[in-house]
Amino acid sequence: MRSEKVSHPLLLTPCFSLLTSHFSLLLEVCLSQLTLGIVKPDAIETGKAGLILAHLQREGFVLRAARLVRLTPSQAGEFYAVHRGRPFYPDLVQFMTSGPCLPMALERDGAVAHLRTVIGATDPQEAAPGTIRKLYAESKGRNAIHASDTPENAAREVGFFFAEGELAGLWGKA
Ligand code: RTP
Ligand code: MG
Repeated sequence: MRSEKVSHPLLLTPCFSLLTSHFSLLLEVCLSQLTLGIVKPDAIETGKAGLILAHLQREGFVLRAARLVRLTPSQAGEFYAVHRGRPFYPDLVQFMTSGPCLPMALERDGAVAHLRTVIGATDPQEAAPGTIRKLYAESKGRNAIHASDTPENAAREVGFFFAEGELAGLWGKA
């Protein structure tokens, strides 16, 4: 006969709340509520950050966290590691390190898919009218904004720039 050790439910409560707070960010991303956008160096340089943020807020995104950062080559290379070996990778790393950029944790229902729709195609010439890249991007290489392409990548990318405690600290009770 199997011997089972049964814990009283009350003993599990602190453990459960610790787990839920630790994984709340992951859960939000898994539920597709949270994604990462980055205003890229070209758009920062040409003063488009405010317009882009206003566009995102009109689309229902809530700004959960943001910080102006200057990526190092190693950080930019790691962030775009999926493209390592592609012909455009060195130019991409050079561009992403050419000036400050603005990573943003963005919240909305269906955040990952909706942000991809709102930014438009990679090449602004192919982007739909009214999309951020159509409105503000210069070229396929200098295309104004990044957006996570899957919930799994959103989880990795939000965590790349923002510690979970940072998001909780920004929005938790005083
Ligand atoms: P992102 O990751 O920045 O949101 O862009 P994306 O998904 O629309 O495009 P992706 O295929 O992930 O490529 C990442 C970035 O690399 C540059 N790229 N250049 N010259 C080219 O053929 C080429 N292809 C990609 C773009 O800046 C693109 O945003
Ligand atoms: Mg991409």
